Amino acid sequence: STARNNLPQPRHALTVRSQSTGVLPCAPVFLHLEARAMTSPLPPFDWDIFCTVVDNFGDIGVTWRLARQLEREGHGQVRLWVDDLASFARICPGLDPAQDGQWVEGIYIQHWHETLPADVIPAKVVIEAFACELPAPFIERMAEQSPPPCWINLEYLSAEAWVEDCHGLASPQRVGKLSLNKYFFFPGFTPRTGGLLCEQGLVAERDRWQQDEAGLAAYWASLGLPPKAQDELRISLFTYESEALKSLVASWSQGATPVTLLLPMGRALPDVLCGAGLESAIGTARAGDLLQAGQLAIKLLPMTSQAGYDRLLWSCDLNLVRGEDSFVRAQWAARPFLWHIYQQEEEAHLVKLAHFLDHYLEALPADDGQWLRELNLALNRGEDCSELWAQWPIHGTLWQQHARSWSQKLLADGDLVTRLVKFLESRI
Ligand code: TRH
Repeated sequence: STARNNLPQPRHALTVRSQSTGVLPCAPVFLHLEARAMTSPLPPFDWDIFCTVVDNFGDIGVTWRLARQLEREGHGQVRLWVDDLASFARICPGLDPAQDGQWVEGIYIQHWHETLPADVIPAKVVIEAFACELPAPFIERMAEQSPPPCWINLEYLSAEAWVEDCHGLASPQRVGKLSLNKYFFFPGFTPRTGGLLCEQGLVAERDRWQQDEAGLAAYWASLGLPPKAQDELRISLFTYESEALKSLVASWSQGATPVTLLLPMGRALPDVLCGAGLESAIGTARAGDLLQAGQLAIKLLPMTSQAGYDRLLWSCDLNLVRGEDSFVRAQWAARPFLWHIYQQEEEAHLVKLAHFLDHYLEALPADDGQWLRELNLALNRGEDCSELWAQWPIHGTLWQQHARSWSQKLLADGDLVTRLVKFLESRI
């Protein structure tokens, strides 16, 4: 049987049949929502996902994406516990940070604070994201269930080789007189890891988007921009602060090629404006502004939903991304990208970057691979990137082709949800 058949199915979806034609395609959706709004006791959940927002948007970005994919792809009811709803609302415009519990896009979002809601019953699968510690009373209730839930620690993404050895390992946890297994689930780039989050149908949607000239023109118009000119580069930038940005941005403004930079408001803004010689605009810059510096136009954007951010990545010729989730989404965009990795103590992040580049550059000719490695390193070390950027015309076309084949190769062994569901099959 398939993994999907073995996992719990949504128990509250209502099925309505029309007398003449059989199943009504839309009715169940509406009734589903109404039923939720009217019934106050919560449904039994199939998945509990716990997330603490450490800083930035990566932890909530990954867990929100995982929750929606599980629900949409028919794996059951999901409850997402989040400690910081205000940060969450920045990437989820439908969320009301003042509510303790609410349904958004089919997911029950529970504000996670000191006191657990009374009578809470753990779901069949409990995921603690990135080793955020589950509340002790919740773990006790997990141990009271028969059978107890399957407990997963979803780890951070890394391309390091040790991940393959640790993926799927069980760690026995003592709860009173009982013992519960906690399993380590590691996302990754190889078949012996948990894979990467990628929704079914995403690649086809991206392809349609990228081939639709009129749609792209309408998209740019919605941002207040003309269609992309033949010789122009459109670049998105969502990184941390870096001295390297100043040199890159200066190269773009002084180069021969017109560049439009799409810049969601955030931490990189001051460095970008300094690089463009627009320091005086730092205090007043607002989303929607269009600033000009030589050959470079900078369009400032508000943060959008994750779907909106995907569309931006799909539309650009080059994306500068960061952290974990935007880094993965840039790979699904099948366009060249540079990765500004989340900084760690003792430069551990540079080791992780090198391991990723070993995989990513493996299939490229040595010259192109070396150039790309140096450019990624320069960005992450805060070094001057202008000489490296000057070689874009030599390597850009091959990089574009590589980005496409890389995204296909990554999905060959299945996405993270498919692998997670399969992993759980024998453990539920
Ligand atoms: O925000 P980040 O820097 O998150 C980081 C990393 O995940 C890091 O590994 C972790 O340790 C640290 O947080 C605590 O970068 P990341 O991972 O790319 O997450 C950004 C999220 O924001 C991602 O889900 C995409 C989303 N996003 C939007 O939804 N709309 C937007 O407009 C933009 C720019 C981003």
